[in-house]
Amino acid sequence: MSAREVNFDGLPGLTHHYAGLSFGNEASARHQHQVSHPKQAAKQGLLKMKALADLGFVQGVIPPHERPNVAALRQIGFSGSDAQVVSDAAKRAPELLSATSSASAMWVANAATVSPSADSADGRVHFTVANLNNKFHRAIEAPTTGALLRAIFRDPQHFCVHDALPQVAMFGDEGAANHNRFSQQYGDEGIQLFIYGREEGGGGLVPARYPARQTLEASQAVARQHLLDADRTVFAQQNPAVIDRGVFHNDVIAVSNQQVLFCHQRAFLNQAGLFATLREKFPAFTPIEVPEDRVSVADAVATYLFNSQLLSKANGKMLLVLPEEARQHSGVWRYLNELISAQNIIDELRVFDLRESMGNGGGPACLRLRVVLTPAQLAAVNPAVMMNDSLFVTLNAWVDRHYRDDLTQHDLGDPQLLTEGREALDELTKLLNLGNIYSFQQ
Ligand code: SUG
Repeated sequence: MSAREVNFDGLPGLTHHYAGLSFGNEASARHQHQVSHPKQAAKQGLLKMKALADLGFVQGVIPPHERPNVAALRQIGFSGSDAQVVSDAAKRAPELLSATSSASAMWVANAATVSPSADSADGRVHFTVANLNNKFHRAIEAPTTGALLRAIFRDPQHFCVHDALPQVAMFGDEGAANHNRFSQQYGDEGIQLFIYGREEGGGGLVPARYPARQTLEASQAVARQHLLDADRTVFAQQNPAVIDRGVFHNDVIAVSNQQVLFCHQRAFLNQAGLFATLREKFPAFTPIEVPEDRVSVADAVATYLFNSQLLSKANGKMLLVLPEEARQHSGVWRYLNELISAQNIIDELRVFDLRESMGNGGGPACLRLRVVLTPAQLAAVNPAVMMNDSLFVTLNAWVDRHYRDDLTQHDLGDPQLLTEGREALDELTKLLNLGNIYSFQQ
Protein backbone atom coordinates (compact mmCIF):
# COMPACT_ATOMS: atom_id res chain seq x y z
CA MET A 1 0.00 0.00 0.00
CA SER A 2 1.20 3.48 -0.73
CA ALA A 3 1.02 6.73 1.22
CA ARG A 4 -2.35 8.34 1.80
CA GLU A 5 -3.75 11.54 3.18
CA VAL A 6 -5.10 11.26 6.71
CA ASN A 7 -7.34 14.01 8.07
CA PHE A 8 -7.19 14.87 11.75
CA ASP A 9 -10.11 17.00 12.89
CA GLY A 10 -10.13 19.30 15.90
CA LEU A 11 -12.91 18.59 18.35
CA PRO A 12 -14.72 21.78 19.50
CA GLY A 13 -14.15 22.36 23.21
CA LEU A 14 -16.54 22.89 26.12
CA THR A 15 -16.17 26.69 26.08
CA HIS A 16 -17.02 27.20 22.41
CA HIS A 17 -18.56 30.66 22.25
CA TYR A 18 -18.88 33.71 20.03
CA ALA A 19 -16.54 36.42 21.25
CA GLY A 20 -15.86 38.48 18.14
CA LEU A 21 -12.14 38.07 18.67
CA SER A 22 -10.87 37.82 15.12
CA PHE A 23 -10.69 41.20 13.41
CA GLY A 24 -10.63 40.47 9.67
CA ASN A 25 -12.76 37.33 10.04
CA GLU A 26 -16.22 38.69 9.29
CA ALA A 27 -18.21 35.73 10.63
CA SER A 28 -16.48 36.11 14.01
CA ALA A 29 -17.36 39.82 14.14
CA ARG A 30 -20.96 39.21 13.02
CA HIS A 31 -21.69 36.56 15.65
CA GLN A 32 -20.15 38.35 18.61
CA HIS A 33 -22.14 37.77 21.82
CA GLN A 34 -24.62 35.37 20.25
CA VAL A 35 -25.52 32.29 22.27
CA SER A 36 -23.36 29.31 21.29
CA HIS A 37 -24.12 25.61 21.57
CA PRO A 38 -20.97 23.73 22.60
CA LYS A 39 -22.59 20.28 22.68
CA GLN A 40 -23.98 20.75 19.20
CA ALA A 41 -20.62 22.09 17.98
CA ALA A 42 -18.83 18.96 19.15
CA LYS A 43 -21.50 16.69 17.72
CA GLN A 44 -21.46 18.42 14.34
CA GLY A 45 -17.69 17.92 14.23
CA LEU A 46 -17.96 14.27 15.24
CA LEU A 47 -20.59 13.64 12.58
CA LYS A 48 -18.31 14.93 9.84
CA MET A 49 -15.43 12.80 11.10
CA LYS A 50 -17.59 9.68 11.32
CA ALA A 51 -19.22 10.18 7.91
CA LEU A 52 -15.80 10.53 6.24
CA ALA A 53 -14.44 7.51 8.11
CA ASP A 54 -17.50 5.53 6.96
CA LEU A 55 -16.71 6.49 3.37
CA GLY A 56 -13.30 4.88 3.75
CA PHE A 57 -11.19 7.97 4.46
CA VAL A 58 -8.70 7.62 7.28
CA GLN A 59 -9.76 10.04 9.99
CA GLY A 60 -8.32 11.02 13.34
CA VAL A 61 -9.34 13.40 16.11
CA ILE A 62 -7.37 16.11 17.91
CA PRO A 63 -8.69 17.00 21.40
CA PRO A 64 -9.60 20.47 22.68
CA HIS A 65 -7.34 22.61 24.88
CA GLU A 66 -7.92 23.47 28.52
CA ARG A 67 -10.03 26.62 28.75
CA PRO A 68 -10.22 29.06 30.40
CA ASN A 69 -6.44 29.17 30.20
CA VAL A 70 -5.71 30.11 33.82
CA ALA A 71 -1.95 30.26 33.23
CA ALA A 72 -2.47 32.91 30.54
CA LEU A 73 -4.70 34.91 32.90
CA ARG A 74 -2.02 34.74 35.61
CA GLN A 75 0.55 35.94 33.08
CA ILE A 76 -1.50 39.10 32.57
CA GLY A 77 -1.91 39.93 36.23
CA PHE A 78 -4.77 37.93 37.70
CA SER A 79 -3.98 36.04 40.89
CA GLY A 80 -5.34 33.97 43.76
CA SER A 81 -6.82 30.50 43.47
CA ASP A 82 -7.80 29.30 40.01
CA ALA A 83 -11.46 30.07 40.81
CA GLN A 84 -10.49 33.58 41.96
CA VAL A 85 -8.46 34.17 38.80
CA VAL A 86 -11.53 33.33 36.71
CA SER A 87 -14.06 35.31 38.71
CA ASP A 88 -11.76 38.32 39.01
CA ALA A 89 -11.14 38.30 35.25
CA ALA A 90 -14.89 38.02 34.66
CA LYS A 91 -15.44 41.17 36.72
CA ARG A 92 -12.49 43.30 35.65
CA ALA A 93 -11.76 42.20 32.09
CA PRO A 94 -14.50 40.01 30.61
CA GLU A 95 -13.00 40.37 27.13
CA LEU A 96 -9.72 38.84 28.37
CA LEU A 97 -11.55 36.00 30.07
CA SER A 98 -13.36 35.46 26.79
CA ALA A 99 -10.09 35.41 24.82
CA THR A 100 -8.48 32.97 27.24
CA SER A 101 -11.61 30.80 27.07
CA SER A 102 -11.87 30.61 23.28
CA ALA A 103 -12.26 27.12 21.86
CA SER A 104 -10.36 28.29 18.77
CA ALA A 105 -7.97 25.32 18.92
CA MET A 106 -10.73 23.36 17.13
CA TRP A 107 -9.53 24.91 13.84
CA VAL A 108 -6.56 22.62 13.49
CA ALA A 109 -5.78 23.76 9.94
CA ASN A 110 -4.05 26.44 12.02
CA ALA A 111 -2.40 24.02 14.44
CA ALA A 112 0.70 23.37 12.35
CA THR A 113 2.21 23.19 8.88
CA VAL A 114 2.89 19.61 7.83
CA SER A 115 5.38 18.25 5.29
CA PRO A 116 5.25 14.59 4.28
CA SER A 117 8.38 12.47 4.48
CA ALA A 118 8.61 12.24 0.67
CA ASP A 119 9.54 15.95 0.59
CA SER A 120 11.89 16.14 3.59
CA ALA A 121 15.62 15.45 3.31
CA ASP A 122 15.62 13.31 6.46
CA GLY A 123 12.67 11.14 5.38
CA ARG A 124 10.49 12.12 8.36
CA VAL A 125 7.11 13.82 8.55
CA HIS A 126 7.70 17.37 9.83
CA PHE A 127 5.25 19.51 11.76
CA THR A 128 5.83 23.13 12.78
CA VAL A 129 3.37 24.28 15.42
CA ALA A 130 1.81 27.58 14.32
CA ASN A 131 2.48 30.55 16.60
CA LEU A 132 -0.79 32.29 15.56
CA ASN A 133 0.60 35.50 16.95
CA ASN A 134 -1.82 37.84 15.19
CA LYS A 135 -4.49 37.20 17.83
CA PHE A 136 -3.95 36.84 21.57
CA HIS A 137 -6.64 34.15 21.92
CA ARG A 138 -4.88 32.01 19.31
CA ALA A 139 -1.25 32.73 20.28
CA ILE A 140 -1.83 30.88 23.54
CA GLU A 141 -2.59 27.64 21.66
CA ALA A 142 0.98 26.76 20.66
CA PRO A 143 2.33 24.91 23.74
CA THR A 144 -0.70 22.61 24.09
CA THR A 145 -0.79 22.04 20.32
CA GLY A 146 2.83 20.89 20.52
CA ALA A 147 2.06 18.55 23.43
CA LEU A 148 -0.96 17.09 21.61
CA LEU A 149 0.89 16.53 18.34
CA ARG A 150 3.71 14.83 20.23
CA ALA A 151 1.18 12.58 22.00
CA ILE A 152 -0.34 11.59 18.66
CA PHE A 153 2.77 11.49 16.45
CA ARG A 154 5.05 9.98 19.05
CA ASP A 155 7.74 8.09 17.24
CA PRO A 156 10.77 10.34 16.56
CA GLN A 157 11.97 7.90 13.91
CA HIS A 158 8.97 8.84 11.79
CA PHE A 159 7.85 12.24 13.09
CA CYS A 160 9.48 15.52 14.00
CA VAL A 161 7.31 18.12 15.78
CA HIS A 162 8.98 21.55 15.83
CA ASP A 163 7.99 24.17 18.37
CA ALA A 164 6.33 27.34 17.13
CA LEU A 165 8.44 30.04 15.47
CA PRO A 166 9.40 33.06 17.61
CA GLN A 167 6.27 34.86 18.86
CA VAL A 168 6.83 38.14 17.01
CA ALA A 169 5.01 39.76 14.10
CA MET A 170 7.90 39.07 11.71
CA PHE A 171 7.26 35.34 12.03
CA GLY A 172 3.45 35.41 12.02
CA ASP A 173 2.52 31.83 11.16
CA GLU A 174 -0.99 30.41 10.77
CA GLY A 175 -0.05 26.85 9.82
CA ALA A 176 -1.51 24.63 7.13
CA ALA A 177 -4.31 27.09 6.28
CA ASN A 178 -1.72 28.93 4.18
CA HIS A 179 -0.01 25.89 2.69
CA ASN A 180 -0.76 23.54 -0.18
CA ARG A 181 1.07 20.61 -1.69
CA PHE A 182 0.90 19.13 -5.16
CA SER A 183 1.90 15.62 -6.21
CA GLN A 184 0.51 13.01 -8.57
CA GLN A 185 0.37 10.30 -5.90
CA TYR A 186 0.55 11.26 -2.22
CA GLY A 187 3.80 9.33 -1.76
CA ASP A 188 5.58 11.07 -4.64
CA GLU A 189 7.94 13.92 -3.97
CA GLY A 190 5.70 16.97 -4.11
CA ILE A 191 5.76 20.70 -4.76
CA GLN A 192 4.94 22.73 -1.67
CA LEU A 193 3.20 26.06 -2.04
CA PHE A 194 3.47 28.46 0.88
CA ILE A 195 1.11 31.42 0.74
CA TYR A 196 1.86 34.55 2.70
CA GLY A 197 -0.05 37.76 3.29
CA ARG A 198 2.83 40.15 3.77
CA GLU A 199 6.58 40.40 3.80
CA GLU A 200 7.71 41.93 7.06
CA GLY A 201 11.05 43.00 5.61
CA GLY A 202 9.79 44.17 2.24
CA GLY A 203 7.78 47.04 0.90
CA GLY A 204 5.28 44.96 -1.09
CA LEU A 205 1.54 45.36 -1.30
CA VAL A 206 -0.38 44.82 1.92
CA PRO A 207 -4.08 44.87 2.74
CA ALA A 208 -5.42 48.26 3.80
CA ARG A 209 -8.27 47.24 6.07
CA TYR A 210 -7.64 43.84 7.64
CA PRO A 211 -4.45 42.20 8.93
CA ALA A 212 -2.35 39.85 6.81
CA ARG A 213 -1.56 37.19 9.38
CA GLN A 214 1.05 35.08 7.59
CA THR A 215 4.50 36.46 6.74
CA LEU A 216 6.91 35.35 4.04
CA GLU A 217 9.61 35.15 6.72
CA ALA A 218 7.54 32.59 8.65
CA SER A 219 6.83 30.49 5.55
CA GLN A 220 10.53 30.48 4.65
CA ALA A 221 11.48 29.44 8.19
CA VAL A 222 9.01 26.53 8.09
CA ALA A 223 10.34 25.37 4.70
CA ARG A 224 13.93 25.46 6.06
CA GLN A 225 12.92 23.62 9.18
CA HIS A 226 11.17 20.91 7.17
CA LEU A 227 14.32 20.29 5.08
CA LEU A 228 12.52 20.92 1.78
CA ASP A 229 14.20 21.07 -1.59
CA ALA A 230 14.35 24.76 -2.57
CA ASP A 231 13.60 23.90 -6.22
CA ARG A 232 10.37 22.23 -5.20
CA THR A 233 9.17 24.97 -2.87
CA VAL A 234 7.13 27.95 -4.07
CA PHE A 235 6.25 31.07 -2.08
CA ALA A 236 3.33 33.13 -3.33
CA GLN A 237 1.49 36.14 -1.99
CA GLN A 238 -2.19 36.06 -1.30
CA ASN A 239 -4.15 38.81 -3.02
CA PRO A 240 -4.22 41.64 -0.42
CA ALA A 241 -7.51 42.89 -1.90
CA VAL A 242 -9.28 39.67 -0.89
CA ILE A 243 -7.81 39.75 2.62
CA ASP A 244 -9.59 43.10 2.84
CA ARG A 245 -12.80 41.32 1.84
CA GLY A 246 -12.58 38.82 4.70
CA VAL A 247 -10.24 36.14 3.32
CA PHE A 248 -8.15 35.96 6.50
CA HIS A 249 -6.52 32.63 5.56
CA ASN A 250 -5.77 31.31 2.09
CA ASP A 251 -7.94 28.24 2.74
CA VAL A 252 -10.97 30.55 2.59
CA ILE A 253 -10.29 31.03 -1.15
CA ALA A 254 -8.34 27.95 -2.33
CA VAL A 255 -8.00 24.22 -1.66
CA SER A 256 -5.67 21.68 -3.23
CA ASN A 257 -5.49 17.93 -3.56
CA GLN A 258 -2.92 15.91 -5.50
CA GLN A 259 -2.57 17.69 -8.88
CA VAL A 260 -5.62 19.96 -8.42
CA LEU A 261 -5.97 23.51 -7.13
CA PHE A 262 -9.58 24.62 -6.75
CA CYS A 263 -9.53 28.36 -6.20
CA HIS A 264 -11.12 31.69 -6.93
CA GLN A 265 -9.87 33.80 -9.82
CA ARG A 266 -8.74 36.48 -7.37
CA ALA A 267 -7.05 34.27 -4.79
CA PHE A 268 -3.41 35.15 -5.45
CA LEU A 269 -1.43 38.20 -6.42
CA ASN A 270 -0.13 37.53 -9.94
CA GLN A 271 -2.19 34.36 -10.26
CA ALA A 272 -1.15 33.73 -13.89
CA GLY A 273 2.53 33.91 -12.94
CA LEU A 274 2.00 31.52 -10.04
CA PHE A 275 0.17 29.01 -12.24
CA ALA A 276 2.98 29.19 -14.83
CA THR A 277 5.57 28.48 -12.12
CA LEU A 278 3.57 25.56 -10.77
CA ARG A 279 3.08 24.14 -14.27
CA GLU A 280 6.78 24.39 -14.98
CA LYS A 281 7.71 22.59 -11.76
CA PHE A 282 4.84 20.11 -11.97
CA PRO A 283 3.44 19.60 -15.48
CA ALA A 284 0.35 17.73 -14.20
CA PHE A 285 -0.77 20.84 -12.25
CA THR A 286 -4.52 21.29 -12.85
CA PRO A 287 -6.13 24.51 -11.64
CA ILE A 288 -9.90 24.78 -11.43
CA GLU A 289 -10.34 28.52 -11.27
CA VAL A 290 -13.74 29.98 -10.41
CA PRO A 291 -14.37 33.31 -12.17
CA GLU A 292 -15.62 36.34 -10.29
CA ASP A 293 -18.64 36.55 -12.58
CA ARG A 294 -19.77 33.09 -11.43
CA VAL A 295 -18.98 33.43 -7.73
CA SER A 296 -18.01 36.78 -6.24
CA VAL A 297 -15.39 36.99 -3.50
CA ALA A 298 -18.17 38.12 -1.16
CA ASP A 299 -20.20 34.98 -1.93
CA ALA A 300 -17.11 32.78 -1.55
CA VAL A 301 -16.55 34.27 1.91
CA ALA A 302 -20.22 34.03 2.87
CA THR A 303 -20.61 30.40 1.77
CA TYR A 304 -17.07 29.08 2.40
CA LEU A 305 -17.22 27.38 -1.00
CA PHE A 306 -13.41 27.06 -1.03
CA ASN A 307 -13.07 26.10 2.62
CA SER A 308 -13.97 22.67 1.43
CA GLN A 309 -12.10 19.40 1.61
CA LEU A 310 -11.07 17.91 -1.70
CA LEU A 311 -10.64 14.20 -1.10
CA SER A 312 -9.45 11.41 -3.42
CA LYS A 313 -11.85 8.52 -3.72
CA ALA A 314 -11.20 4.89 -4.52
CA ASN A 315 -12.70 5.37 -8.02
CA GLY A 316 -9.93 7.82 -8.90
CA LYS A 317 -12.24 10.85 -8.73
CA MET A 318 -12.48 13.52 -6.05
CA LEU A 319 -15.15 14.40 -3.52
CA LEU A 320 -15.76 17.99 -2.42
CA VAL A 321 -16.86 18.30 1.23
CA LEU A 322 -18.78 21.54 1.72
CA PRO A 323 -20.57 23.41 4.48
CA GLU A 324 -24.36 23.63 4.35
CA GLU A 325 -24.01 27.37 3.63
CA ALA A 326 -22.74 26.53 0.11
CA ARG A 327 -25.91 24.56 -0.63
CA GLN A 328 -28.13 27.32 0.78
CA HIS A 329 -26.79 29.83 -1.75
CA SER A 330 -28.58 29.21 -5.06
CA GLY A 331 -25.86 30.73 -7.28
CA VAL A 332 -23.03 28.87 -5.58
CA TRP A 333 -24.96 25.60 -5.55
CA ARG A 334 -25.82 25.99 -9.24
CA TYR A 335 -22.16 26.66 -10.02
CA LEU A 336 -21.10 23.54 -8.08
CA ASN A 337 -23.57 21.30 -9.88
CA GLU A 338 -22.47 22.65 -13.24
CA LEU A 339 -18.85 22.06 -12.21
CA ILE A 340 -19.56 18.40 -11.55
CA SER A 341 -20.78 17.89 -15.11
CA ALA A 342 -18.23 20.20 -16.75
CA GLN A 343 -15.07 18.29 -15.78
CA ASN A 344 -14.14 14.75 -14.87
CA ILE A 345 -12.05 15.18 -11.73
CA ILE A 346 -14.54 16.17 -9.01
CA ASP A 347 -17.60 13.94 -9.32
CA GLU A 348 -19.32 14.23 -5.94
CA LEU A 349 -20.45 16.88 -3.43
CA ARG A 350 -21.16 16.20 0.22
CA VAL A 351 -22.58 18.79 2.54
CA PHE A 352 -22.26 19.01 6.33
CA ASP A 353 -24.00 21.15 8.90
CA LEU A 354 -21.12 22.81 10.77
CA ARG A 355 -23.09 25.90 11.74
CA GLU A 356 -21.59 26.27 15.22
CA SER A 357 -18.04 26.41 13.88
CA MET A 358 -19.04 28.41 10.80
CA GLY A 359 -20.37 31.15 13.07
CA ASN A 360 -16.76 31.84 14.02
CA GLY A 361 -15.44 31.50 10.47
CA GLY A 362 -14.46 27.83 10.64
CA GLY A 363 -15.59 25.57 7.78
CA PRO A 364 -14.82 21.94 6.88
CA ALA A 365 -11.22 22.68 5.86
CA CYS A 366 -10.49 24.79 8.96
CA LEU A 367 -11.46 21.87 11.15
CA ARG A 368 -8.97 19.45 9.66
CA LEU A 369 -5.21 19.00 9.51
CA ARG A 370 -3.99 16.97 6.53
CA VAL A 371 -1.13 14.58 7.14
CA VAL A 372 0.21 12.37 4.33
CA LEU A 373 1.39 9.10 5.87
CA THR A 374 2.97 5.91 4.58
CA PRO A 375 1.55 2.66 5.99
CA ALA A 376 4.50 2.41 8.42
CA GLN A 377 3.92 5.98 9.61
CA LEU A 378 0.19 5.42 9.98
CA ALA A 379 0.93 2.35 12.08
CA ALA A 380 3.10 4.56 14.31
CA VAL A 381 0.29 7.07 15.01
CA ASN A 382 -1.37 6.74 18.42
CA PRO A 383 -4.20 4.38 17.37
CA ALA A 384 -6.58 5.61 20.09
CA VAL A 385 -7.26 8.86 18.18
CA MET A 386 -8.39 7.17 14.97
CA MET A 387 -12.12 7.46 14.24
CA ASN A 388 -14.19 4.30 14.01
CA ASP A 389 -17.62 3.09 15.15
CA SER A 390 -16.61 2.55 18.73
CA LEU A 391 -14.67 5.83 19.15
CA PHE A 392 -17.64 7.70 17.67
CA VAL A 393 -19.98 6.19 20.27
CA THR A 394 -17.47 6.78 23.08
CA LEU A 395 -16.88 10.42 22.16
CA ASN A 396 -20.57 11.19 21.71
CA ALA A 397 -21.28 9.76 25.15
CA TRP A 398 -18.36 11.78 26.55
CA VAL A 399 -19.78 14.95 24.97
CA ASP A 400 -23.23 14.14 26.40
CA ARG A 401 -21.76 13.74 29.88
CA HIS A 402 -19.72 16.92 29.93
CA TYR A 403 -20.81 19.61 27.47
CA ARG A 404 -23.34 22.34 28.09
CA ASP A 405 -26.11 22.94 25.58
CA ASP A 406 -25.80 26.72 25.55
CA LEU A 407 -23.10 29.18 26.48
CA THR A 408 -22.84 32.97 26.64
CA GLN A 409 -19.91 35.19 27.49
CA HIS A 410 -21.44 35.69 30.93
CA ASP A 411 -21.24 31.95 31.70
CA LEU A 412 -17.45 31.99 31.32
CA GLY A 413 -17.13 33.63 34.75
CA ASP A 414 -18.60 30.55 36.41
CA PRO A 415 -15.65 28.75 38.08
CA GLN A 416 -17.67 25.54 37.78
CA LEU A 417 -17.06 25.66 34.01
CA LEU A 418 -13.32 25.35 34.66
CA THR A 419 -13.92 22.30 36.84
CA GLU A 420 -16.24 20.75 34.25
CA GLY A 421 -13.62 21.28 31.57
CA ARG A 422 -10.82 19.73 33.61
CA GLU A 423 -12.90 16.69 34.53
CA ALA A 424 -13.87 16.20 30.89
CA LEU A 425 -10.33 16.57 29.54
CA ASP A 426 -8.88 14.34 32.23
CA GLU A 427 -11.26 11.63 31.09
CA LEU A 428 -10.53 12.34 27.42
CA THR A 429 -6.77 11.92 27.82
CA LYS A 430 -7.47 8.44 29.15
CA LEU A 431 -9.95 7.59 26.38
CA LEU A 432 -7.43 8.69 23.76
CA ASN A 433 -4.40 7.29 25.55
CA LEU A 434 -2.58 10.63 25.45
CA GLY A 435 -0.87 10.66 28.82
CA ASN A 436 -0.88 13.77 31.01
CA ILE A 437 -0.67 16.63 28.56
CA TYR A 438 -2.68 19.45 30.13
CA SER A 439 -1.16 21.79 32.70
CA PHE A 440 -3.78 20.86 35.33
CA GLN A 441 -2.53 17.25 35.03
CA GLN A 442 1.10 18.12 35.74
O1 SUG B 1 -8.55 32.32 13.55
N1 SUG B 1 -11.93 32.20 14.46
C1 SUG B 1 -10.79 31.56 13.82
C2 SUG B 1 -11.24 30.80 12.61
C3 SUG B 1 -10.14 29.98 12.01
C4 SUG B 1 -10.50 29.40 10.71
N2 SUG B 1 -9.43 28.65 10.21
C5 SUG B 1 -9.06 28.53 8.91
N3 SUG B 1 -9.53 29.35 7.99
N4 SUG B 1 -8.18 27.66 8.62
C6 SUG B 1 -9.75 32.61 13.45
O2 SUG B 1 -10.13 33.71 13.04
C7 SUG B 1 -13.07 33.40 16.22
C8 SUG B 1 -13.25 33.27 17.72
C9 SUG B 1 -14.30 34.20 18.25
O3 SUG B 1 -14.46 35.30 17.72
O4 SUG B 1 -14.95 33.83 19.26
C10 SUG B 1 -11.84 32.67 15.70
O5 SUG B 1 -10.86 32.57 16.38
